[in-house]
Amino acid sequence: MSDKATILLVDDTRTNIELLAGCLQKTYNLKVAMNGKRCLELAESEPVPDLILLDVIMPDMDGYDVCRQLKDNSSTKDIPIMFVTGKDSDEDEELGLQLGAVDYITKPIRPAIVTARVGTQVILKQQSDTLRSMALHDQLTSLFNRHYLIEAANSKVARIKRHGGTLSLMMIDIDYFKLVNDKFGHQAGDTVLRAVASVLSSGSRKEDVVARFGGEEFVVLLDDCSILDADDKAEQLRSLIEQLIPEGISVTASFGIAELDPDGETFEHLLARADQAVYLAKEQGRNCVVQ
Ligand code: GH3
Ligand code: MG
Ligand code: MG
Ligand code: MG
Repeated sequence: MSDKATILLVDDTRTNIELLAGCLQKTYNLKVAMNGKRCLELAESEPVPDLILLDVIMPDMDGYDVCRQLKDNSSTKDIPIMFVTGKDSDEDEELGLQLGAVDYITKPIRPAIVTARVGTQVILKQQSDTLRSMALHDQLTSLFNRHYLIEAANSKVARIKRHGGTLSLMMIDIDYFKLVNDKFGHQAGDTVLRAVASVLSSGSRKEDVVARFGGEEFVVLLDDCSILDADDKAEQLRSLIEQLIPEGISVTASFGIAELDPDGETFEHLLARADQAVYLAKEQGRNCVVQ
């Protein structure tokens, strides 16, 4: 995969596209749309653009409407938009910026200025992606952190209450982890945490959320998964962790699982039930799954 930023060029006139591409194609990965509908499609498809250069006057849907739709869609609202347009009145520019565009450039374009302004916006986007990723991930394991888990869980619970569906939750607590630190040192403890995290994420589906919940506690949110399926999954993961033996250290974990009751149960309550199940798993001798 290239690490070049991706820019989506949107203009209904081929010569305009060619002019912009001439400025940008060496530095960036370019996608091209010649109407608003195509722009909306490409904004959501991989590679997702880091910046959209958007013409205003186009048949069917003008650039302002395209901008409104991009800002209304949660999966495209954070893509920066720069208008590149022949509409050069103060009112037009004001409207474009009010709709949430980060910049407004008028035609005829000056290639060096466009290139410089695009460069600035791409750097800002990359910095904001980095900050967002840091805010949502755990540094030690690279799993999602508790903050992201709660955000994601609340939106999944809200969706299930509206549209139906199932959601199960797995809470995992490493057994006698304090002893691992005491016996092998904190760094070895960290290695064990990373190894367990990697088993949990490679054993989960793309749509599941795998998070480090606290010190040696993890949570997996299982979308579209009944308690029976969660039980199978937990048993598989429990067995994989038991077989792991990172750096020669035997490690096991206790699992608590629970399925959301969509009639009024909150995420906090679901979490509390899984936590209680972990407590029972510890009482029952650890290295087991309890619901
Ligand atoms: P139990 O089987 O009852 O869960 O016992 P335990 O020893 O795992 O439970 P306890 O909660 O008492 O200990 C958790 C330990 O996890 C204590 C703490 O020092 C350690 N820990 C928490 N965060 C980290 C971390 O980031 N790195 C390392 N190495 N250890 C951590
Ligand atoms: Mg046009
Ligand atoms: Mg614990
Ligand atoms: Mg523990």
